[in-house]
Parts: sequence; C-alpha cells; structure tokens
Amino acid sequence: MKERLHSLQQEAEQKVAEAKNLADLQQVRVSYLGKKGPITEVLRGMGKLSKEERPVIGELANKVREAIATAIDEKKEAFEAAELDKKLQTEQIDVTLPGRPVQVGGPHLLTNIVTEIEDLFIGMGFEVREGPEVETDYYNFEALNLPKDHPARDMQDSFYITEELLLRTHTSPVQARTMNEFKGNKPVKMICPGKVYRRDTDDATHSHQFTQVEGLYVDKDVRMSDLKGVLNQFAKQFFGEEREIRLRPSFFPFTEPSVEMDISCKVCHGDGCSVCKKTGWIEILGGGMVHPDVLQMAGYDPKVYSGFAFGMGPERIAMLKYGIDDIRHFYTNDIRFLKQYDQA
Ligand code: 2U9
Repeated sequence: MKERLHSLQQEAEQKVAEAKNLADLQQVRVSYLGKKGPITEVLRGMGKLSKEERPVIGELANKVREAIATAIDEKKEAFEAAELDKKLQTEQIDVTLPGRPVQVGGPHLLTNIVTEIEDLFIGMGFEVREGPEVETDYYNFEALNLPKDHPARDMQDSFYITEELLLRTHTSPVQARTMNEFKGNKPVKMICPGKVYRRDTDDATHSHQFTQVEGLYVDKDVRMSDLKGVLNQFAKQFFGEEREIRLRPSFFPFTEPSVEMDISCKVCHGDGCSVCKKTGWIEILGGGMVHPDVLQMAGYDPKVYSGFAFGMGPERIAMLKYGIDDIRHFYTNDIRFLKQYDQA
C-alpha cells in the first residue's frame, strides 16, 4: 500500500511537470484527487487494513494528497504568473507618448456679438434684462400697440401655442413687462437680448428663429437727440470711429416718430459699391420715440414721461461685420464655420 501511494505521488508529480496549460492541470487534479481517483480509493479501502496499519497508511495518504495538491497549485500559480507577464508585455503602455488633444469648445459667434453689444450699452448706463420666450398675446402684441386686427398678429406669421400664448416674435415684451413692474414712477434704462421666433421659410436672409437686442430708455425729458447720441456712440464703438450714421424716417407701431439707422459703408466710404448696393449706406437698426399709447398702457403718463426704443438683429450685425453671406450658417453648426470666430 505504501509503495502504491509513493508511486501515485511520483506519477502525479510527473504529470504536473508535463502539464502544458491550466486545462492539463485540471485533468491531473480530477484524475488523482477526484472522488473516483486512486487516493480516494485507497482511503475507502482503509477498513480492510489492520488496526496498526490504518493510521500509518491514513497519514501517508493524506500527505500524498497534500503533496499532489501543492504541486498542482504551484504549477497553476506559475502558469498564471506567466500569463500575466505575457499580458503586461503585450499591453504595455508607453507613458511618454503625447496625449490626444482635447477638443475645447468656445462661445458661439452670436454669443460673442451679443456680449459685445451688452458691454457697450452697460457702459452707457443700461441694465440687461431677460424675459420669457413663451409670451402672452397681451405682452407680445396688445401692450405694444399691435391691436387685434394688426397683420403682424396673423397666425401665419407667428408660432401660436394656444389662442393666448405664442413664441415671442420680438424681445419688446420684456420692455413692456419691465415698465409694468416699475409701476410708471421710475425711469427705465435697459436692453434685452434674446431669441425670437417667426413663421418664416428659412433662406439666406431669413430664419424662423433669430436673436434680437432691443433697448429702451424712459424718463422725464428723453428726446430724439438722446436716441441719436446713444446710437452714434454704439455705432462708432462697435464698427469703428470713422463710421458715420444717418437716421431715415420709418414706421413701427410701437414708436412715433420712427427711424431706421444706417452706417456709412466701410468698403467705399460712401461712394457706393456692391456691399452697400451703390448707396454708400448700410441699414443696421430701427428705433424711435416710444408711442404715447405704449407708455400709457404700461402705466407711464405720456405727459410726464417720454422715451426712446431701438432694436437690432445680431445676426445681421455679425453678417455685416464679418462678411457672412447666409444666416443659416449661425444655426447649422458646421464646426469649420464656427472655428473661424472662436476667440478661446
Ligand atoms: C417698447 C417700446 C418700443 C423696439 C423697436 C425696432 C424699432 C426695430 C427690428 C430691427 C431688426 C427688429 O431685429 S430686428 O428684426 N427692430 O426696428 N424695435 S423700435 O421698440 C420698442 C420696444 C418695446 C415697450
């Protein structure tokens, strides 16, 4: 029995030494240490042994089993270590390689234009205020002297949500709301930048969604000359000291009198070229004196208070400043277009 156990140990150790992989090792474990293996068989046959032999053989069988198990475990560890080594070799990371550049975003061209406009007006004492993009019919139209039968209120021109709610078609309701909030007894000096929506078919010069910056100054004794002074200052700071402005009569329902402002063409300096369509002037914004009915509706007594208002489209201003020929470039987000104006 002793010899049988010793030769089993030798045999098993030989098989372990010959094992080429983990599967071979498992095979050795099953055939020598498994329930149907020779060691178990020896232990089962212990009953047939004499009293004296039993503990001796039992101890030896346990030792042999442990020796085989240890041999298998050691070989298994060696296989695993070799496997890990191989992995570390093949998956080695070269920490000296330069990293992939991280794509850093920057503010959109329109954001930069609006910020620049805001800074100029803040410098002239205007406050920046914002309001809701979903507006009531009252603040979007009624309070701005656009009565129920006005053509601008046509369902075809605006995005109505319900009979009473729509996507604002201009930022003017923010001014109307501010005047209401100030209850007709303190001056308003504000600009409101923001998104506006109109039911238009998109093309090179039209977009169903665009941005506006509008301004309002209401106080005692505000005159047209104040409007001209503020807009002249803005035009020179934004477009360049050499630019001249001119005001032409116009019409808006919320201002009376109303004007449109042109700046002199920087390409031909007023001589006439293709940029200014041979006029020497380029239209950049509209404005006027706030209509007395608009003041009245917002709670300001038109006999005591007067005001000027103006509005401009940052897309148009950016197009003029950078020679951009299609308004859709602002909204299609072609990274090659946007990168040209990335100041980050
Ligand atoms: C109140 C009173 C008056 C805002 C004004 C304009 C003239 C104007 C357009 C220019 C191009 C909008 O971006 S655009 O499409 N705007 O010409 N906007 S006066 O007048 C107001 C606003 C609010 C309470």
